[in-house]
Amino acid sequence: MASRGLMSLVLLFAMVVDASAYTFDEVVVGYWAGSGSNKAVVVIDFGVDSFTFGYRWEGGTKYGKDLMDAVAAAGPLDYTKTGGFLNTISYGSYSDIGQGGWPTDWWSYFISGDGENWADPGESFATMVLTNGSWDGWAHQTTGDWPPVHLPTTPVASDFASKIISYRGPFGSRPYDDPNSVLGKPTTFIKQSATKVFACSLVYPAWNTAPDGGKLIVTLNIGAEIIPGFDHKVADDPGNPFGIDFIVFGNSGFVSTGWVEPNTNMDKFFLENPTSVFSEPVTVSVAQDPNGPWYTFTNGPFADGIFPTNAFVWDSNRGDWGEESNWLKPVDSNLRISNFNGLSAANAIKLYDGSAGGTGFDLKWLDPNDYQALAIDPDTGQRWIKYIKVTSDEFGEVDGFADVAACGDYKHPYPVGDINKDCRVDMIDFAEVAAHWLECTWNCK
Ligand SMILES: [Ca+2]
Ligand SMILES: [Ca+2]
Ligand SMILES: [Ca+2]
Ligand SMILES: [Ca+2]
Repeated sequence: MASRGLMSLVLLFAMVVDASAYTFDEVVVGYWAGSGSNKAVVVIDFGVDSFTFGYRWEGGTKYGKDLMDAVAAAGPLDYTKTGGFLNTISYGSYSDIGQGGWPTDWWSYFISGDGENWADPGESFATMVLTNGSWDGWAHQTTGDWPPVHLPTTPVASDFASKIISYRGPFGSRPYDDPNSVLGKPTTFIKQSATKVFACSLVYPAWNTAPDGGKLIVTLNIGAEIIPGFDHKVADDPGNPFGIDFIVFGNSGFVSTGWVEPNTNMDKFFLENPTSVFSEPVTVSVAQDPNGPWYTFTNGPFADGIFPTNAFVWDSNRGDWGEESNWLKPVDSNLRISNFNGLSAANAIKLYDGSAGGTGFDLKWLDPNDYQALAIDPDTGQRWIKYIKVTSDEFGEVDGFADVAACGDYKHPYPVGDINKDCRVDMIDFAEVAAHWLECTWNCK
């Protein structure tokens, strides 16, 4: 019989695993101010754009105002105040926002424990005490409503390229003409015609439009170039599967023996033997700064080639598409096209082992001098890039860019107590502690 205590523990657990709650690791932090073991962040929401800044401190009582003062002193965010009231905030292209005052141009103050659920603190930021892990928030208001209708929105880091830094045509004709097609998650469904919608698969690559008419991919005509950026550092993380650090998705496809229809059974549909991949090489370069220097994967790999995108796993029991593939997991880079000769599409998808495909890139595949030239992140000890440049001499397509996920990366930090660093605390960790119980190497007595 479940006791009341157990029930509340279960409820607490349910709250903790609420997917909408955030950790500081999931957030794009503009910059950190201060130093010490305690951390708090502030979310500044201008309405269209939202930014987060961090504050570290060691001892003593700190208030929301200390956080703002430290952040303002450490970087480009600035604010003005009168006593306990914040008047205006400036950052980047946002200048003196709040100058007009209530009711159409003012800021309201919020606090949160998880970056998602915000509350009115009932006091000024000058007297609101910070705690380790706490969130402050400021949301710009354009109405006089009370309580304020606009709550802060936390900018969560995207696993996909999130903005276009620059581009230069010529691109393909409509709908292959929009460089913004490379942002966010790659293609899942394709509208072939008014009555036919296909799952994007390794035998039915992205083309035409999404079911809602949205553009899916862009064609790089000769001379064209697109530079997208991630909102965080993409690391040469030793935990990445096969060492692959990022994935570029195009619209290549395996050559098969027939025509695909929306209801084709992938267990009964076969790749040619020998098979090949319809590809149009896209050259990939990387940089830490949007202005370069650029480092090119001169000898490949080239995107819009292996491995063709496969958006869903195949469920042979149901004879239908199953759950969505993992866009952040690369295909085994040891696989060759010949490994797919004559396979059923279902078995080809099995070789992907849950990956959504795409061309994987390991920063270690750069020229050794270029690899060495990439600065190391002092927080992680890892080399990284943030911007990617794509060009093609063969009218190649680009659909999207993904940061490979790994245990121990910025979004999946090791939990406290995870002795063997597999990102879960379980009996293996407990056994490790038990095996060394009461061992001591200093001041043991
Ligand atoms: Ca790597
Ligand atoms: Ca293509
Ligand atoms: Ca796309
Ligand atoms: Ca563990």
